[in-house]
Amino acid sequence: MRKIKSIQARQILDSRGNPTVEVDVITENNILGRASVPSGASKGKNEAFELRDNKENIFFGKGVLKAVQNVNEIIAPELIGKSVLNQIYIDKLMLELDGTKNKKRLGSNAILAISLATAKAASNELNVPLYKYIGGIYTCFLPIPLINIINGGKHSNASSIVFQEFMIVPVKANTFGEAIQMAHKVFFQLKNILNEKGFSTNVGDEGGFSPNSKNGIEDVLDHILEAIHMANYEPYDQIAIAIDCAASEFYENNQYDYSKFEKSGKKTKDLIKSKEEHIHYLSYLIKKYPIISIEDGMDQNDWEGWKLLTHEIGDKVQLVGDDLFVTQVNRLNKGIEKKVANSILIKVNQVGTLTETIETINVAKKNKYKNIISHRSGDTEDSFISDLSVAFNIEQIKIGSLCRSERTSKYNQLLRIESALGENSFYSKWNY
Ligand code: 2PG
Ligand code: MG
Repeated sequence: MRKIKSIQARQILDSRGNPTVEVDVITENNILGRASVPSGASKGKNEAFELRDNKENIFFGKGVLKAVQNVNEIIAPELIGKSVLNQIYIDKLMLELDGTKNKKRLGSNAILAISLATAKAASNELNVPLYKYIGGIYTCFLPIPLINIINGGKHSNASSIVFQEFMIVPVKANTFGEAIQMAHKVFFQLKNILNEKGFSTNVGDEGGFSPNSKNGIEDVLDHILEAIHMANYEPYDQIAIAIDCAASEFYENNQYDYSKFEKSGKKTKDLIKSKEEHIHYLSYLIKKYPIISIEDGMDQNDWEGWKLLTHEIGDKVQLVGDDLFVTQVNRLNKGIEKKVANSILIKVNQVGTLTETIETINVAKKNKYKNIISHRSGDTEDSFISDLSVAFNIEQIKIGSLCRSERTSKYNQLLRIESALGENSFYSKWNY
């Protein structure tokens, strides 16, 4: 047996400069597994509970010392002496110790950090790469990256763009490395275009540009299209576009308020859309632009809206449930039953353990919903999710733009894995 000798948690900083939890799991052979947890800005209402200290005068309430204490004083004593190889048992034990539905007692940040650090320690014990340890012999494919290039909504302080993320998708690269290189070309063409038009090219939380512009969704899409052309790629056939509306952030009173992030504070009535108008606009956008994926097109509890949207365009584009499903089997099952969306975003901290994350991935696979592994807007240099994506041959991954180290750490890990797995290890074509 490879026993856990000690577990040590501490408070570190995430990419927004806010505290988060890091955990070291150390085995009797002095092998280390270290993991840290991310944190969202546009959180789903049903996500597992992130425990914060809420002491206003310390880190503006965002400290995580209580979660750290829960690891060191409550969870660690129960896990010391247990086999580090028994991931499912360890995760289950933590769920029992917590005893609540959404990990409210101990905190999902405390539990997840241990869960991920345990898997890393186990892979180090066995001296196999993390993706192989998690996925075994079925592991062989790298995901297609959805690369963020414009940040809006809650991820940008400068722009008034209501949709949160605009991404490019290299749909026909031969290797992961080539996909990155193609996206790099478009990213820097876009930078030139924004510069020339007098917009700021500062970046937002996920490393995409955050132009100081009004809410011009179509202006943004036009700039992106221009950048694709300037880079000499065919829109749609070589580089397509994905968006995350993060619609829960601008849904109020059964309506979608496109002026929600207007920095001037001006509210214009005609920017408030009914469900039907909003859906109509999304279907207009996919006709006008090479958009192949729409995430959180509707609010997290607008099941009726989701049904309408799926009916309208679900056979034409990928419709991804993020806040809608929060990586949880019960929410996903409800979606499958109601026939809403056709894909799911997978975020480890929305559910809080590795075991539960894998369960959700498997339910999606079984029901032919596509999985997209995702970072959070507040993230760390931990690249666990890159390995996770390869472990289960996940088709797609969303890990931000090609700058900011907490994003590049994940791309770089995938590049390392690609060089280890060698030829034919990339999903070279988008499955339309
Ligand atoms: C999202 C995520 C990640 P956040 O909405 O998909 O891009 O954002 O982490 O702020 O919830
Ligand atoms: Mg999202």
